[in-house]
Amino acid sequence: MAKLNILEFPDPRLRTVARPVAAVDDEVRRLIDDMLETMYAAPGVGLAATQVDVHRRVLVVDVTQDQNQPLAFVNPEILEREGAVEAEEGCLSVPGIFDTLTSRSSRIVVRALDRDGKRFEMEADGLLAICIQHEMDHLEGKLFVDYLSDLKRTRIRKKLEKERRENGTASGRRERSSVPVI
Ligand code: GNR
Ligand code: NI
Repeated sequence: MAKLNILEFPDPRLRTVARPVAAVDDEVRRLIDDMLETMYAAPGVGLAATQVDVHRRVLVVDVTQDQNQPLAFVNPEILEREGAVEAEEGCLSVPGIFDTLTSRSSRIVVRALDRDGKRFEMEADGLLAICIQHEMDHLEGKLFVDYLSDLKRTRIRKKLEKERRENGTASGRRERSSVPVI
């Protein structure tokens, strides 16, 4: 396994729309394993392939307290959505920034392929539902800051650019405690 580099806002590669996976083969399984290692190390509760500069429709999540129930979704589709929740979100690609979104569905039904290429459906609510919606946005080149005002987004971009200038690097030298985990 390998820990991968996470792209950070406003990197234009985060705007790439990911392409469907044609076949869940060993290369895709390796990507899933590397993404899980990267997500757990961050630490984060989800990661989309887009964030590690692989533009394929793959995402991983684990919202459990013990971080021991990895889920992988290949070519995910939302079949049903209902309700609306307000939730505070963060993103490993927008490190140290948290804001409340009002646009997420409270309950979704997702269909995807698992790491064996087998189709499955899952109903999700709570943080899992929010996280899946957040990761699926990444696959469309969309970030949670896109739901905020232009003014807020500009301020966030300037703050991250300043931090990177002063750190000489991105989130690599950041304290673990400033990374979003609920
Ligand atoms: O680790 C993460 N926490 C989080 C918290 C609230 C809503 C969404 C997330 S996902 C984020 C990891 C990440 O950036 N995934 O793309
Ligand atoms: Ni994210």
